[in-house]
Amino acid sequence: MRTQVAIVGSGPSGLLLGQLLHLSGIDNVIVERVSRDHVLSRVRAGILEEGATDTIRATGAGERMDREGLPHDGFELAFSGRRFRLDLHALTGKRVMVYGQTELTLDLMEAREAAGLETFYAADNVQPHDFDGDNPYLTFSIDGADQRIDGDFIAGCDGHHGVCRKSAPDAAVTVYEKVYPAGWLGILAEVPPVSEELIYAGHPRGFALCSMRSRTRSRYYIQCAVDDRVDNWSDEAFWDELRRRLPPDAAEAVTTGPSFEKSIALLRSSVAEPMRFGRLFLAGDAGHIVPPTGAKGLNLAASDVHYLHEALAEHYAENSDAGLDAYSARALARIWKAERFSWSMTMLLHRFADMGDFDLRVQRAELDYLAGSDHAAAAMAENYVGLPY
Ligand code: RFL
Ligand code: PHB
Repeated sequence: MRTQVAIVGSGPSGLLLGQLLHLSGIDNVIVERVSRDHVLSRVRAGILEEGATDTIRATGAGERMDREGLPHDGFELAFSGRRFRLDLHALTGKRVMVYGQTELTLDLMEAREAAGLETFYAADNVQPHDFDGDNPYLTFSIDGADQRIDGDFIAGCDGHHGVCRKSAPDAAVTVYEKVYPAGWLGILAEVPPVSEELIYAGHPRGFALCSMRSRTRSRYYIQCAVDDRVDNWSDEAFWDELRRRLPPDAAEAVTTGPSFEKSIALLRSSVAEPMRFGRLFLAGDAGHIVPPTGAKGLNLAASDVHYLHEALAEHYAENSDAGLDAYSARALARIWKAERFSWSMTMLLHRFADMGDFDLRVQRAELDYLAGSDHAAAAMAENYVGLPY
């Protein structure tokens, strides 16, 4: 089989890219390691920047997001028994959108299916080849039958554990990494959110986050140990611990109920440079990951895809490789700012075992500074709503 762009991975990066390329008249095929149902069962991001919602609308798959998504004008920071609202809209003129990654993924899959574009799910042993030359190709197998797709380019949209980044020669890649000594235990429950807006809470027992997926579905997280296990946490224990970490008025307002999803995510920052190896381009988590504190992972996937689509469209329409040549540097300039922000919000709100009294005083001073300075609040808001593309 032959296509123009062979895309590895059908997460948000691969699906967004496939749709944008299709609308620019560029043929593409997606090859995904797991089944369609498995992709849709992963509960992940919930907050979209305006740049991401614009990119999603540009794919033509934004209709349900605009109907069901919840625009948020601000969020709260809670610490030392206080609650402080960051008015994103007043400080930046922008807002964010609460819309689950699972819903977005479904919308993009349905748009792809409606357009009749080819996706191979449950592909084994996916392997990119010859991307250093002019004729790259992918090999994989479906139900034991060998397959091959030849393309002009390969887009590595296969997440942090994917095969594309690992296929580049070791000497060609530099990985910058920071591992934080904690995880997030998250639950989904069919209960109304404790508050209209998100609450990020710093507490001596550890971080907690009150988020949501809709007006009737809540997503809550508590910081846990790296070696903690979901089985250690009954729903009751989770709710008790969440309430302990929230200011008393918020704790009292929490509606509890049975969880229908519970998982642990580890906190890690990682950036691979560069994001291009000949005719292989990385986008999204395949190139970089952030701890979830700043809600940037999915949003970075959207900005990478925006740049990569523009570059590929320029290649085909104008016979110019300027965009492709600039892609890695352009994407990384935005990625590093989001890495910095995600790191700083993580350090501001978590308690890590290696933090001494000095670190904790600095943390408290920074929270006081944010609550008391419009300039500090504006800088946080500008980063949270997303820096320009
Ligand atoms: P994905 O979503 O990991 O998709 C990659 C796809 O590639 C497939 N794959 C392969 N396919 C073929 N061959 C192989 N060898 C393959 N190896 C892997 C995988 O099966 C998968 O389908 O990466 P993508 O598309 O770059 O999207 C990135 C986002 O998913 C990620 O950044 C966000 O979920 C991060 N994230 C958040 N981001 C936000 O912007 N806002 C948030 O509020 C937010 N909250 C979160 C998050 C991530 C979390 N976890 C679990 C890490 C909250 C959590 C808890
Ligand atoms: C979520 O709703 O899953 C979520 C929201 C904000 C974050 C991280 C995750 O910073």
